[in-house]
Amino acid sequence: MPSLSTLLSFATLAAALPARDDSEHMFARRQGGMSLGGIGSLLQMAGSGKLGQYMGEPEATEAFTSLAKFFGATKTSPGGLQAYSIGQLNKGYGIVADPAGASAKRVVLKTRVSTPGAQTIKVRYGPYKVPSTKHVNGLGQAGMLSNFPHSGMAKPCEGECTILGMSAGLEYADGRNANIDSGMWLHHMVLFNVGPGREDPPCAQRDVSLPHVSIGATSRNSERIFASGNERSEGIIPNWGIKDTGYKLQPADKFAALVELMNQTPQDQTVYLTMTYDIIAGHPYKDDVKVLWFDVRQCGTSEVNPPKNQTRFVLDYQWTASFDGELIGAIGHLHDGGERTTLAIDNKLTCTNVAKYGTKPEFIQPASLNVAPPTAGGHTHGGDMPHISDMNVCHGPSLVGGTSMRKGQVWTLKAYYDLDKYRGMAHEDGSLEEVMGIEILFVRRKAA
Ligand SMILES: [Cu+2]
Repeated sequence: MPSLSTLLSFATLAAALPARDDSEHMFARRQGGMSLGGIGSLLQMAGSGKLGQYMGEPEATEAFTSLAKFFGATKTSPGGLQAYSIGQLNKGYGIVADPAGASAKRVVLKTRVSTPGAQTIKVRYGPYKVPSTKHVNGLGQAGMLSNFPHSGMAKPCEGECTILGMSAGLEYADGRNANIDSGMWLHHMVLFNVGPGREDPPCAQRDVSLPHVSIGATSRNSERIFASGNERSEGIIPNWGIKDTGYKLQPADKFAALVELMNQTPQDQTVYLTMTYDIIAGHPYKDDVKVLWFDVRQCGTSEVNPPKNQTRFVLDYQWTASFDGELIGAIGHLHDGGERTTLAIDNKLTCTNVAKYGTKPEFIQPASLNVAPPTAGGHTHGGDMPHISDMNVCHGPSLVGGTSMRKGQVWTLKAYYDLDKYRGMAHEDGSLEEVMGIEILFVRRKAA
């Protein structure tokens, strides 16, 4: 029964974080002083063991945001959610010591770009211990390291450099690739840059933005600069034909990430997240790059429960541009069942990212790994199952409707799902898993 332990972990959080010595009084005071905004429904869902599915409900973002506020988050302070995530939700899992004989933490690879002087460096993060399918966490998820907040991550350079490209991966200690064929998923990772002048435009006006407070920062002192699902799309600016801009890193910047890893085997697994960076020393270009995050559950859980009794549906998100720039690349992210993401500027279509399934053997889940976990929250499937393995990145000529971003324009993301065409993932009780609709935009900002 996860319900009691879940309630207990929330209670422990309540007792531990806001006021160690006087939590009851604090609870009463906060109840009087602000709306609980759905914390009651959170506890109710926890009690019924359905908290995981609740993450995808429309009101979940508000409820979790209220929880974050209850634990001290404000416009300028992250509060205690990160401590909860490490100390309770993912207790016993997450970052562990390097096993003996592990590969090097930082490796220079063959350069992926033709830019003179550029280097391609692979950095390993972790390792992270990921629970087996037998372990169910406080959200009701089996075999999941759940949005583990990793602060103080190594950067590709410590001084001034410019990032030209990024991509993510997952590896076992000996350097072997970890993917669906062996039961390990880079479910997702979100990379944040925290530092002076950093800000995440679509979330900057919110009181509290969940992803940002989850890593111990706010949307006003950090920005999401990259993300990857298991499809592991690459964002490499020079390979888009753009040779005179990049993301300028400053010495005061700090990296952090949300790391969600899924294990479909009955044993705990220890794996490394990898980031491969293409960098060039210093700041040789005038124009900077801003990374913009579009999300159908923006500043919230990012998760959406598929509408009931509907096999085809569209999720969307709109943002009114708050600055001028030029779109140079767009990476889409969907979950299984997803067909494509599109991006439109003032209703004019400019980018289509199409999902492809199982184009490589490592993205096909063998039926032998479809062992139903003993408790709810796992993933059950019949037969070999192909998962999303590719999504084309829009850049250059594939940005068909233009690239010019002007303050006041309405930019629209749509995520198209077709569950008749592609099988979605399901919880053990047969209900469909949460899905996502995300697009990360690389935008050039002209130097003044
Ligand atoms: Cu996702």
